[in-house]
Amino acid sequence: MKSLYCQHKVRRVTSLDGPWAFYFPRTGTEVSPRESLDRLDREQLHVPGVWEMLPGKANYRGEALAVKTVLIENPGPVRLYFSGVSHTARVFWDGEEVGGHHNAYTAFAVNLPAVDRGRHELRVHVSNAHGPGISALHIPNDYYNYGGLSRPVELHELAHPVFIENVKLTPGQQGDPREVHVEVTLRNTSPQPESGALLIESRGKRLELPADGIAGGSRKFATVLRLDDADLWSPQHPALHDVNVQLQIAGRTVDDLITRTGLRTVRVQGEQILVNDTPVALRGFNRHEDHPDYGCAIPVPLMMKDLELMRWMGANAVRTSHYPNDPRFLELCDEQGFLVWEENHARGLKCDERMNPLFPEQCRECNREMVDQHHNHPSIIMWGILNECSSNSEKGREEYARQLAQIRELDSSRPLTFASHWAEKDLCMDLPDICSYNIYPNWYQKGDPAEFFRDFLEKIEPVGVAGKPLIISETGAGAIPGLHDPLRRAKWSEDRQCDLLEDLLEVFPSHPRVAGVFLWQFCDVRVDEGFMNGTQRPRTMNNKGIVDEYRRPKLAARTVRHHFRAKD
Ligand code: ADA
Repeated sequence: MKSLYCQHKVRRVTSLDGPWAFYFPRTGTEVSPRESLDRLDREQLHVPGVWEMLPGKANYRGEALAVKTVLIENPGPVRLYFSGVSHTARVFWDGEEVGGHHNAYTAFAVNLPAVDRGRHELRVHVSNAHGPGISALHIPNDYYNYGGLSRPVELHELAHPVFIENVKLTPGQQGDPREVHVEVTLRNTSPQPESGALLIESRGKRLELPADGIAGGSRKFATVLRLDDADLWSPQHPALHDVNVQLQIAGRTVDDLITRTGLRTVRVQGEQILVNDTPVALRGFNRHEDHPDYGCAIPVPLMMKDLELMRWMGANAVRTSHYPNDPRFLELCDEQGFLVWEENHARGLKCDERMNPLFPEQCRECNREMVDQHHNHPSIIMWGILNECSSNSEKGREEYARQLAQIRELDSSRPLTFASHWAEKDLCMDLPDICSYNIYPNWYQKGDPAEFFRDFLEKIEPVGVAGKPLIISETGAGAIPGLHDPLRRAKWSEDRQCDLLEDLLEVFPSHPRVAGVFLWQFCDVRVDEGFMNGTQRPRTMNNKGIVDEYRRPKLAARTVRHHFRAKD
């Protein structure tokens, strides 16, 4: 995984980021993966990056070939790591298809058991097309589905066919945050069974764990690491600790993975959310990964700026609407003590009889990858699923129940939630640990926010909400940056947005029944032209940002700062 800090001192990792050749069809939008490159149009694109940044491809929805020559110095097993390809990938190594993936927002790896020394062609067939047979999760939506290698790519040259595939660290499984459950997944890319040992080290404490019978495929090994004198993680004091896992085979250290943990537990108690047994009041933003200069391939300095701006406005929380985020952003949240609601990739999809047949499986895969890949981030305090999907139908309920059970099975250390817009018609509110609603009084719904919310609470408490934490997962209003109305009345003016936000913020963060509020949304984002047929989306943007798409604060930013900081 591409990280902001060193994860390997033994394994040889080379970044494949930088300029790549992208080849596009001369006519139409389809390209065969094995097409001869001289019959295609060549462009150069920086990876991570998306082709919408090329002037001629600003609206291109279709397929392309991303090609790079890779130099291998040490013959042997190789792992190619793609942190994110937007949105569907087929991977070819020297012309042979070796892997693939759906979904822009989770990583995937391709393992090549034996690679010769020398130059090799890595070719990725990338598609951002919409259509029933491709991706059930990427549809014309209220954000943009870009095309490209949108997150970093790495080459891992492995010293042995057995390597460390994953390390999951769970503090506080039995309640004590200083007790960390360590689960190491080893993968053997050869059919030859192997035995070895795992060395686990953190803060000068060392454990050794025998790792026998690693046959072809993967095998998990688990132990418990006690970090007795270590600082706990909290929003005010986000202490992090490295855990270094090394794999020894025949007395030789063949692989390693250094990952981090923050010692904290999360649980709900009645209407409260507790981090290390202390109640937290979430004041946050919904944030899309989007910027006019980078699309969804947000560079690290911009991630840092986003967090700076959020903190300036007094936020302590962020919801990764509506998909798993770049892990480097999550690392920054870990370091800065932000509290994160991370959610799977599904916005406004039908998960009842009208659903795309690919939907259940692609969701399941996204859930598994999200939890496996982001499990160690202490900042993530809850997992979310299926934003505004069919939680109002019996069929939809089956899907919600299935997905919540799947995630609980993968990780029982965090509460679960989902954001609903069905109010009292929701049939699933008994299922999550935390109940969350998207509501837009004075924007989509009529009424003064205080009155609206009073009625709303009366309606929702009996449908499974009473006695559980309640989050306002979205609320907000739109403004076109720079549009002003001295009378503060005109819809889409910054002045009106500011007043509407003032009314909302008077009610929500301080309401005793509300455990958290996430404003919709941090910044303005590009939307698909097909979404809402362009109506309600001037500039083909979702304009409810508190900062605009270039992160220039709108008038409402000061209002948010005033209310969010008043809670400190
Ligand atoms: C929804 C949805 C968001 C966004 C928002 C809006 O509730 O979850 O993705 O579309 O509404 O701006 O209308």
